[in-house]
Amino acid sequence: MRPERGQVVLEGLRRALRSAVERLTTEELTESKVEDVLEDLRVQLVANEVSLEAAESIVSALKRDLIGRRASRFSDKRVAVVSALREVLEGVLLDSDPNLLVEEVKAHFASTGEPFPILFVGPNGGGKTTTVAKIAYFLKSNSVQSVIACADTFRAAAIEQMKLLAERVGVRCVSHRYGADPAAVAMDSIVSARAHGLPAVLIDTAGRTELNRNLLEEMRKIRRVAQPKRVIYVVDALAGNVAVEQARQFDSYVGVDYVVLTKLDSDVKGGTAISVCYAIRKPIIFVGMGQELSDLMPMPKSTVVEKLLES
Ligand SMILES: Nc1nc2c(ncn2[C@@H]2O[C@H](COP(=O)(O)OP(=O)(O)O)[C@@H](O)[C@H]2O)c(=O)[nH]1
Ligand SMILES: [Mg+2]
Repeated sequence: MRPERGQVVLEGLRRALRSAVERLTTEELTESKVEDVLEDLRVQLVANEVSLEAAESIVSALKRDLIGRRASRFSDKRVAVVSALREVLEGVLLDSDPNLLVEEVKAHFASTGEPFPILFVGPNGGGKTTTVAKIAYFLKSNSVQSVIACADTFRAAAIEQMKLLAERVGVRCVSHRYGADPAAVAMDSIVSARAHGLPAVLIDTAGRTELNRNLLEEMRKIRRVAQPKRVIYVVDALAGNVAVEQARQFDSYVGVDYVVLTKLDSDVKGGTAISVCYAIRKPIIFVGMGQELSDLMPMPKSTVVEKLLES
């Protein structure tokens, strides 16, 4: 992570939490003061794009924990407060390791000789096409070659965009004409991967500005036909609460295994990560930190928690 970007990432959330820790540590705490601080924290979390339900869950878990710890007379208040907060954040966030995905693809290919299809879904402009290319690049640098399926046959220029990116990564790319059946493109890419003995198939799909049933049905059909081993939901960190409802819909219609949170480099708030994890209980496997192929970072839970709690 580039240092100047590291400063911005999750900054809004970090400030909100730091301010709560300061107050809980330095003020003489009566029950009603604790309530006040936690209510302010709830408001601050929501202002930084944490969904109301996730904010409420965090605040009430923290309250339970703080009350419990106060009773056990911790001598160092700061340690007690920070460790309560750490526990709560660790309960909301989920861990995932991109290297496990690499291992999974390799193991599947080695044992079956079949390619491992990964389906990318998400709203329009969320960063799917860019993320497909970044993940092809990531896999390639881990000795896993992919075929990309241009299964966004809906949006003008989507095929050209995907082809250019695939060329930059140096991977094969299968496309049909605009308006063609996306499921057929996905199948053709799997056939191509099989023919060339390539282990991964990355399926780029269309989004819509407004989520509608047609799109979700289209994704379902691709899923039925291509039988992806993993489905990755790609969402823009700046989408905030809108992302939560969409994540739920994609998860219930198509099923989601992992989340990629894009444009974290330009998100000063940071709450979307928490909201999406909380809503669908699926881990963020990567975050997008820019437009270059290498601007894709893992996001281990421990790093996020440390970042949020650093003072
Ligand atoms: N700053 C930044 N821009 C991104 C990131 N990921 C994607 N983008 C940009 O967001 C825009 C939409 O991305 P695209 O992949 O076309 O989205 P799609 O409609 O979901 O396929 C493009 O201009 C991308 O370059 C990211 O992590 N950071
Ligand atoms: Mg696209």
